[in-house]
Amino acid sequence: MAKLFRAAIMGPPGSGKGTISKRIAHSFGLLYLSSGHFLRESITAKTEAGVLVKSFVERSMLVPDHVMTRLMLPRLEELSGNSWLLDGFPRTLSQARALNNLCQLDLVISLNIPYETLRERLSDRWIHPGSGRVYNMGFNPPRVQGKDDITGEPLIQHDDDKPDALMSRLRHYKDVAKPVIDLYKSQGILHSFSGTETDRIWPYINSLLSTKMHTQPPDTCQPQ
Ligand code: G5P
Repeated sequence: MAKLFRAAIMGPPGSGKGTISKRIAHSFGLLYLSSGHFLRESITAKTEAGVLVKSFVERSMLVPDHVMTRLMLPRLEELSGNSWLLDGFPRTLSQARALNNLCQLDLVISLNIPYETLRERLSDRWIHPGSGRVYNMGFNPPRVQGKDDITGEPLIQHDDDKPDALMSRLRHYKDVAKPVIDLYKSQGILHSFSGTETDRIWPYINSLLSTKMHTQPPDTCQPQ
């Protein structure tokens, strides 16, 4: 049986986590779980969790750790026989420790993108709310302006991509990410990438994953 591979991608809002995650999932056959997409899905479906997290997500505030881990860890337990990539989780030290108790990650990618680049990207970002598909009017525009490529439904912009909300998301990201980055650095699994263009960063990530996915130690992810 093929060895399982578990990875996470970290980075500030707009750093390209979602874009790169989709490329990784497509190229390496990993299941892709985005915490932001999962939260937005729950909000749209008006589930109990969705009602609880709505006000945090709308204000670009981190959802409390105990809520996040209660949402994400059972999903990961269900996927204990799969290789996966996490986008946006863990985001805090408490979440990282909770995840560590469930399984040991093989690799963590951290994206360092300058603020001005983030601001430009997010002001141009449009989303298909039903699926979470992301477009950028310069980088990957939809085939028909304002419409989702697959369903033809209207695209929307997130409130939390507006400049004030974005500044507060970035400040908050730096504060909470540092101890998580330090933890994964100390475990020897952190790989950081800097740059202003996803297409230039991608070949390095692609090559790293090609190497790591063929040389990783036996599976260490166990349901509790
Ligand atoms: P999310 O959904 O995790 P963020 O804020 O971390 O949201 P976001 O904004 O989705 O992350 P991203 O995934 O890093 O950004 O980036 P992306 O969507 O791929 O790319 C951004 C834009 O740039 C897109 O339009 C893309 O096409 C474009 N782009 C990419 N590369 C390039 C390039 O090279 N050039 C150009 N020109 N454009 C490019 O979380 C949302 C909320 O959920 C909660 C929080 O409230 C959070 O605010 N949440 C959590 N709360 C607590 N704990 C957690 N673990 C949580 N996870 C989510």
